[in-house]
Amino acid sequence: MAFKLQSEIRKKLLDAFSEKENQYLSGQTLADVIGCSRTAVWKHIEELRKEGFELEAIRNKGYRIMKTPEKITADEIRLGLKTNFLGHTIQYEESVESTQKIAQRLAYENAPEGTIVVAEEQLSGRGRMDRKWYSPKYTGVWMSIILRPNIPLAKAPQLTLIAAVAVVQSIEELTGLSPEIKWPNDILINGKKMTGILTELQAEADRINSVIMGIGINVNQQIKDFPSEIQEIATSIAIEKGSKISRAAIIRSVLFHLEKLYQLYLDKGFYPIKLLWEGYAISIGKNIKARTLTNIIEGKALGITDDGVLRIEDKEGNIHHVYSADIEICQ
Ligand code: BT5
Repeated sequence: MAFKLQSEIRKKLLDAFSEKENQYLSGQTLADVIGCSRTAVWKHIEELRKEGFELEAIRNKGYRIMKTPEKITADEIRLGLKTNFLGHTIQYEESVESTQKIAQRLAYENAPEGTIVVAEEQLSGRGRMDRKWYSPKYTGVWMSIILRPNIPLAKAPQLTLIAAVAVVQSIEELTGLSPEIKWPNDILINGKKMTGILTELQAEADRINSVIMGIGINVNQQIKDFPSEIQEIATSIAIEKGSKISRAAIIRSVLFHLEKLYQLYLDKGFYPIKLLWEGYAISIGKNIKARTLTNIIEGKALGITDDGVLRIEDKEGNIHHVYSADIEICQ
C-alpha cells in the first residue's frame, strides 16, 4: 500500500500499517510507533475513517486497514498522460466548494490554457442555473478545465458538445459501455445520468477570455451513495459495468480525447464534431419536450444546426431553434 499524507504522525501510522499489510496492529504498538498515547491513536484512526479508509477494530487484536480511499494524485494523472497541453498544469484539491470557482480564479490570474482543477469532493458542486451537482468524496471525477479558444461568444455552447463527445469516447474505450448524449450536456447510460457538463465563460464584449469547462462523471458510486432525490435518475460507471474503475485513467482519457477534438474544432470548425455528436445523440428523431427559461416546446428533435443549436419541429410544422433547455424524451 502506498500512502501520501501531509502530517508526519499520520505518515508514521500509515507506514506501520503499510509494512504489516493485512495484519492487525494493536493500539499500543501504534502508540509506540507514533510516539503518543492510545487515545491519540484512536483519534487518528477516526480521522482516517473520515478520509475514506475502512478500518476494522477487533478487541485484543487491534486495527487493520481493510480498504484505502482510492485517492487521485496529480502524479497519477500525469503518469501516461498523452496530451500536448491539456492537464499539463494540475491543481489537485481534497475538498472544495466547486472546482469551477477555483478554475475561474486561476483563469483570471492568467493560468495557462489546459490547466485543470480536480477535486476529491465538492461541497457545493454546481449544475446549470445554480442547480446542485452531488460530488461525494473519492467516487467521481469532478474536474474543471481552462480553455482559451479564439471563437466568437455565440459559438461557446459548441464547447459543451465537444466535451460530451470526448467523455463518451473515453468511457466507451475504457469500459466497453455505450453512453449516449442528451442535448445539450447530459451523458446517460441506460437512460440514467452518468455525466453532467457545465460550460462557463469569462468574456468582454464579444471576446472570450476563458472558458471554464466543468465535467462531473459518476464513476465508482453505488446507488446508495446518491441522495434519494436522484437515485431514480442517476447512475455511475461502476453500477453499469459491475466493477470499479480508476478515476485517474478516466481523467487521462477524457483529456486525451478532448484535446484531439478541440484541435479538430479549432482547425476545421464545428461540422466534424457535429457528425460525431449526432452519432451518440439519444434525442434526435424522437418526440421531446424542451423546457427553456421562458416556455415549453414540444415536438420532434430534428438535430442540431452547424452551430450546435437544437432544432425542434412542432405539430404545426414550425421549426424552433433552442439554445438552452432541459430535455425530456417522450415515449
Ligand atoms: C449539469 O447541470 O449536469 C452540470 C454538472 C456539472 C458538474 C461539474 S463537476 C466539476 C464542475 N464543478 C462544478 O461545481 N460543476 C462542474 P444540470 O443539467 O443543471 O443538471 C443538474 C441536475 O442533475 C440536478 O438538478 C440533479 O437532478 C441532477 N444531479 C445532481 N447531481 C448528480 C449526479 N452526481 N449524478 C447525476 N445527476 C445528478
